[in-house]
Formats: sequence, C-alpha cells, structure tokens
Amino acid sequence: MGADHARIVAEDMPGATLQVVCDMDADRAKSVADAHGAADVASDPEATIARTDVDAVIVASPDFTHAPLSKACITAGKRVLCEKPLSQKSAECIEVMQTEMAAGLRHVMLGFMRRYDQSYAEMREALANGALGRALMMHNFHRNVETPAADFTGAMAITNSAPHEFDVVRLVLRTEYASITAHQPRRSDARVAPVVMVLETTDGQLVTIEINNNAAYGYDVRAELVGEVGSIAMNNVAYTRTDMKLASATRYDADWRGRYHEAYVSQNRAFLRFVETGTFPEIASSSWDGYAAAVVAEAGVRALQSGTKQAVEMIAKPEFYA
Ligand code: ISE
Repeated sequence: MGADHARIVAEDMPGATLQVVCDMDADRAKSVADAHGAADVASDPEATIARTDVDAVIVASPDFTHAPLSKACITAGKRVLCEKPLSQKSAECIEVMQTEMAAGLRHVMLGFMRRYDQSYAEMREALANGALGRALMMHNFHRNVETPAADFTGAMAITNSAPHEFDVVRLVLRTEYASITAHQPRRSDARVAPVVMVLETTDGQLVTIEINNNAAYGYDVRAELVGEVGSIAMNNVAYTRTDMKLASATRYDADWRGRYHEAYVSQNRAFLRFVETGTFPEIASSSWDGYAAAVVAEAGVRALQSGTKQAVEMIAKPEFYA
C-alpha cells in the first residue's frame, strides 16, 4: 500500500511532492523512491515524521504501527493520512483521540477509502432522497482472492478486512452498532474460512457482512441496501464484457488496489486539501471513526471466539469530533 500511495502522490496529487519514502527495507524504499521520483529515502519513521522538509505523512506500515505513528505525527504538528485500521485496540484509538484533542487541531484522516467510492455515494443519495424509504438492512460481501499475509487468521478477517464495512455502513446508514454475532463455516483445507457477521444497529436495522479472504475467483465486493420501499445494489465494476463460445464473462480485479484506485485518488486529494486548508473533509473518516471500527471489531472477535452475541459499547463521542 505504501508503494501505491507513493505512486498516487507522484502522479495524481497536483500540489504534492513525494519527498521521502521510509521503509525498514532500504532496498524496497530505494526502489519505490526511484520509481516515483522521491527526493530521499529513510528507515526511521519518527525521524522522518520530524523532518523540516516533510509537511504531511501517509502511514501505510503494518497495522500495529498505525496508532503510534499517528500520535508521532500529531506531536510533530504534521497532518497524517493513516491506513486503516487506526488500531486493532479501541483503547489505542482513544489514546490517539486524546493526543489529537490535546493538540487542539484535527491531524488524523483515516484511510477508509470506500467512503470515496461512487457506489456507496449513490447508496447514500438514494437513502437521502427517499427513494428507498427507511433503511431496513444492508448486506455486504467482501471477498479477496487469498489472504494478504501468511499469518492471517479468522480474527484478522474481522480486525483487518471487515473495518471497511464497519466504517462505510456507519456512513451510509448514519447510525452506530448495538450488537454483533460472528460465525465461520468449515473449509476442507487449512485456509482461513469465511467469517459471516450479523450486526444490529442502534436504529433497529440489520447488517450482514461476509468476509471471505480466500474466495479464489477474484476480488469481489458487493453490497445491497434494502429499504422499506426499495433497494439499491452495487454492480461488479468492469469496463468490458467478453462474449464468446456461448458464454459471457467480465473480469474481477486481483485485489483492492485496482478496484478502488479512483477512490484512493479521491481520498488522497481530499487529504491534500486538508493539509493545505486545515479544513477536515466532509466525508473523510477521523480518529473517532477509527475508534468506532475498532470497538465493533473487538466485539466481533469476542463473538467469534465465544459463539455468542456481543454488545457493542462505545464511549460518548467527544464534541471535538462532532
Ligand atoms: C486490506 O488490508 C485492505 O484494506 C483491503 O481493502 C481489503 O479488501 C482487504 O481485505 C484487507 O486485508
């Protein structure tokens, strides 16, 4: 993801300069820097954040580094686009919020790029203009070709993959979650099996989320928002269809970077405007949204491990994030 953000900064963010590529792997940092014309490379993230020639930071390192590096950015007075999740621990998200509130200014924009995808924007519009009536349910399928890392687990399907749905469904339905259950079927092999979750919202709606990190056939994300008088469903995004030998076929992307490229570009440009103006973008996700995703993910892991419904209990939303 860091290499992809570097390319977007270099090619799709007029007004931004790719100044430093920081990676523990010096060779990797150099190859990305050379490919995208970065001015420098580094291996120490805190020192890089503090550099006077760095105005803003994109964090795309492993999940456990996201909260500490976001706090370092706030302390250094640098705005940060932090890849999701903000943390897999809600307590750590609270620490980031406390650091940000102590600084008195918004610094953290979270990389829930689905918020910038046209399909969810059309769902939000259909709900807002009354076409669907009151929202009743939202069904979500999130399928990867295979797990992104060898050590991926069923719990990580909830803490690493599902936060996209946890977050974007909150934006579409404009609600919070009240409870969650989680279930897994049994695969015939040792691969991570899908996780299917059923959530209740605080407004009495039902949300279903299937995370299948080993779907094999393609990167396939679907959603259907069901209202009391209508429904709106996401199409598979494909620019072409091939018809031949009595068959018709469209292709899937291999992973999220292709399917959501336009959303990443829109998100990153919104981040640049945030850096330039200090005005937090309207639909962007904040540290609070990172906390909200982490709380429901923690409840989801408990539900999967216990086999029982778990309540989702959140702290009161600080006025700072209203
Ligand atoms: C990955 O970290 C992402 O953020 C992708 O958008 C998601 O589809 C994938 O499941 C995650 O592992």
